[in-house]
Amino acid sequence: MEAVNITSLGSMLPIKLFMAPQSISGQKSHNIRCASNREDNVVTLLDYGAGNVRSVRNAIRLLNFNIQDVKKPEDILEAKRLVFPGVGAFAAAMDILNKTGMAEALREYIKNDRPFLGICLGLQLLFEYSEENGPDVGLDILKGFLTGNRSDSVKSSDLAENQPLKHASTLAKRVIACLDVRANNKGDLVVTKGDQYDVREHSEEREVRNLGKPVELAGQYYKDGADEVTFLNITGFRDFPLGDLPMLEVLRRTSENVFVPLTIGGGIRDFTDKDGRYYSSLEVASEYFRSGADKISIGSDAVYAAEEYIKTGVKMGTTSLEQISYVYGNQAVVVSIDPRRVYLNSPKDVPFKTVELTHPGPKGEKYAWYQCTVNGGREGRPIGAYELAKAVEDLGAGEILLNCIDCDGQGQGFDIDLVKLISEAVNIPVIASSGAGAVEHFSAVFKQTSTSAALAAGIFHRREVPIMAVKEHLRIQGTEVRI
Ligand code: 1PR
Repeated sequence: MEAVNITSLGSMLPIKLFMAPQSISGQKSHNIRCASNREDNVVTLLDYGAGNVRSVRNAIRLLNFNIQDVKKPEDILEAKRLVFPGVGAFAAAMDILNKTGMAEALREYIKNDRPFLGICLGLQLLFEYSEENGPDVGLDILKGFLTGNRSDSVKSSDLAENQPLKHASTLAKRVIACLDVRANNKGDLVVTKGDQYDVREHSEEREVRNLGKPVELAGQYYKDGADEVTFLNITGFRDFPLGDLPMLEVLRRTSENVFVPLTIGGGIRDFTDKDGRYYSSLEVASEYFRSGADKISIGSDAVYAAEEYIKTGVKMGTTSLEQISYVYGNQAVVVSIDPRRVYLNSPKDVPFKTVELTHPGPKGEKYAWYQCTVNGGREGRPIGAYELAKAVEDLGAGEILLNCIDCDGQGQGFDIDLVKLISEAVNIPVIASSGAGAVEHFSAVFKQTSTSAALAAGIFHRREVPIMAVKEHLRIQGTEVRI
């Protein structure tokens, strides 16, 4: 059997694929093509309920095709051309396809040599099985199987040689623009920005700082060359995100013009509304994905899940983190950590992982641990950033967004001690966040740590440093970036 590395379109995740020499069951060769007859411009779209298909819809419409959604298996058989986009976990997707009868219809459709475009998971499901988390049986239309852990593979660009590159990466480093969003005193959704998480003006009225409109700013950052855009609904921990329809609308409108991965965080947890209706965190996440998110980010709820996991040593499978990563795949789940530095004279003073500080604390303390917080930094929890990062990796997180309350909005650079600690502790990608004030801060964090990405907010919102200036500087300094 021949091994081929493929990169899944959309998710940029290299997966190793083992194809039999006789690659298609039934010995017939199949054409994958797209017709564009203007008289007959309907594309049938198989949206099986998981993953972000909004970008695919936008692309199809841009090409002047109309979309017909598959509602029942017969719609697949009647399709003139079928697009099957998929982001998510192999096993969960097969589960849905089998239960709805779509699996059988798909086999029939493809075996009849009908025009078909499979994107990402929509292509991978055609094989016999996947070892991603399994083995899990696929549609068994193409002979071969997939292997490779998605989160490992993001960090290790060299899976072909089967070398686990634990703390190294030759992938281009990402520069991410972050928009903290909340309603201001008038009830309008605005992009805001705090100093150490305080987002209010220092005037008597204590207005929420307003740095612009979310959709416009996200569009601008995309044009300016951001590799990803992240929205954090910073009051999501106390509001119900599905009640926050403007936020979903922001996501829908942004995804029409922003063609880099969009992450959304804030308020992803189980919720019972005022009428007693219960919504699972999976439903909340699904709504975000349907509205255009490529990844969701979990803050407070991941802290509670990690605490419980560390206490019991048992993966319950019921936490938001586990459920969402099971259905959508761990590459779609980011955990956002909001740690605060706690200075110490000796590492023996706490049961948490400490660092020896590069710059001693205000009273000359030589050490610190990084205490995790919930509810937008309002409440400290009995867990360190190191312990949390390792626990959430185990529970299915695909990436860590590593903030630092002490550095947020200070413009003095990233907390290198913290970024080093976490990026060396886990195998999943880490995004360094908080404190960027100059291009040199980006090169410093990439040179001194193995972080995969660096995120900034204030310097971009205030137009102090353009995104391209950051990338140009990184390129000159020898850090690989996408320009
Ligand atoms: O707990 O699941 O509801 O998620 C809430 C999310 O909102 C978390 O990701 C949390 O980080 C975020 N959040 C909550 N309150 C605030 C706040 O600022 N008051 N923002 C907040 C976090 C940090 C970064 C910021 C960087 C870079 N903000 O988003 O963009 O620090 O800033 P800089 O470049 O200007 O220094 P849940």
